[in-house]
Amino acid sequence: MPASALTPAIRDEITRLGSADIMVGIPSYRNAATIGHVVRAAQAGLVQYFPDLRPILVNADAGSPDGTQRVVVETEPPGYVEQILLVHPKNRLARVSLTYPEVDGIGGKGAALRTLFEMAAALEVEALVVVDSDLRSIVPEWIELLAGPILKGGYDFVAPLYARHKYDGTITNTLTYPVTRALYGRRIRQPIGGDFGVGADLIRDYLAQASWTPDVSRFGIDIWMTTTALTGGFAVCQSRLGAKIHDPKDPGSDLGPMFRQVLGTLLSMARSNANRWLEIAGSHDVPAYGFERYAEPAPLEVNTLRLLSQFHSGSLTLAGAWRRMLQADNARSVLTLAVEAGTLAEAAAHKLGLDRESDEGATPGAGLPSTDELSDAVSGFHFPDDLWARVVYDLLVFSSFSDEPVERLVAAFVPIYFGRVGSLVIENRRLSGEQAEERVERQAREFELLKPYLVEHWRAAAGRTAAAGSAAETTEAAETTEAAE
Ligand SMILES: Nc1nc2c(ncn2[C@@H]2O[C@H](COP(=O)(O)OP(=O)(O)O)[C@@H](O)[C@H]2O)c(=O)[nH]1
Ligand SMILES: [Mg+2]
Repeated sequence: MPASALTPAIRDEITRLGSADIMVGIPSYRNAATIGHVVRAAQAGLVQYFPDLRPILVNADAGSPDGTQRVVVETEPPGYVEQILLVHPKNRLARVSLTYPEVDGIGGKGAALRTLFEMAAALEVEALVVVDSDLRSIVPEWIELLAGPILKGGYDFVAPLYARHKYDGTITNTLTYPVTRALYGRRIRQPIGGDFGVGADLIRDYLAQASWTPDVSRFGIDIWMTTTALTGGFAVCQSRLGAKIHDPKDPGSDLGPMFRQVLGTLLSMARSNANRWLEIAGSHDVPAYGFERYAEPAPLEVNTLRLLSQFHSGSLTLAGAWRRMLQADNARSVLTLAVEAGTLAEAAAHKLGLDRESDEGATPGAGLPSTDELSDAVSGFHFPDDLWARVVYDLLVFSSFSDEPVERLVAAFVPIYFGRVGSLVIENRRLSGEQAEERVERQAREFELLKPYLVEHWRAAAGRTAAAGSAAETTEAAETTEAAE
């Protein structure tokens, strides 16, 4: 367990505040342009839906140079909310913005959340709601939707359910949703959504966990929280929030580090929880709270060519690592696909008159053809569902039993993820959001169907490791006997 993250200044703040019933936490890093709206929505949610509770709002910022904290402090005070909503809450809302300390020398979203957990525990709050600071689509009701199941329904953990654009949430769709579902048997559609609710018991459990790693201090935090809640037997539900609209990210340029931190955390948790998932087959629905909503998420552009060419260029330096990590036939299939990806991307760039060097980093639409036009030009590319499930499972097995550092393995896996995402963007280009969602479900079922493949390979590797261990012990014993003679 990492040392307590709180600075003396934060401890003083806690003493000043005393205690509270409900807390909204907002982690931030360079979100001056968007955090004001999130703060106002959260304040409004607290006073409108929980007028009898003692509320507090805490922003845990990374020391952003863009004035994020100033925006939080200067945004309309709670009195403004009371006026526009005509509510008269019993208790005044406390609002705090602080710079969170690093955890064991590492800063990041997870370190910010650790400070929020420590404050929530020290203030003895019953429910903590955390929301991202780049949200456009948050409304006051989100606070009720994320805290309600804890305060009224006895749940410990509330995951979000939202409509996202078909190209948004690629780490969720390709990795955390299907793997969490197949491993732990629960269909949590957004295991790393970023907006969630958590109760007092689970907060204490989080703070007592020994599995907090540097990745957890960064973007590994979300999958760590969800998996810890599931493996700890906590009561989990989902809440229908409508659309998630936030700062857009292009998977090929923005998501590499996040993917590595999420995957590294997922792998190390799978390794230490094998006794919990080996026996699980199939999956169950997780209860959903809140009225159904129909919402149209904002569109997102993705540079499909860059994804394919990064898959290909990765194969040039990482073929050896892929052959070590993956079963031989899967490694062969992936390497063949990478060559195809390179050839198609090259031909498409030529056909569209693009300069590979300078257009590589460009955004579709702005200077480049649109996502659909780019995808049309490489439409022959297809990375099959079952191959993707197998390579993820191969990595899970290899990383559990190999001495190679997980960071190196997940870094080598990034280009394969780019290939898979490129394929999904191409295949989904003519599909509606609903149809694309059906494809996500189909892929998740594939992970479930192939779970016996995972279990078989995992048990075989465990057997080999045990045999190697006892052989080593026998040799050591023989050497000791020899030495004694
Ligand atoms: N405190 C803190 N917050 C961070 C850091 N990096 C990201 N965040 C916050 O974490 C939330 C999610 O980050 P975002 O980049 O939107 O990720 P995504 O939407 O999950 O892809 C946002 O509120 C960010 O401001 C960090 O280093 N420190
Ligand atoms: Mg975001």
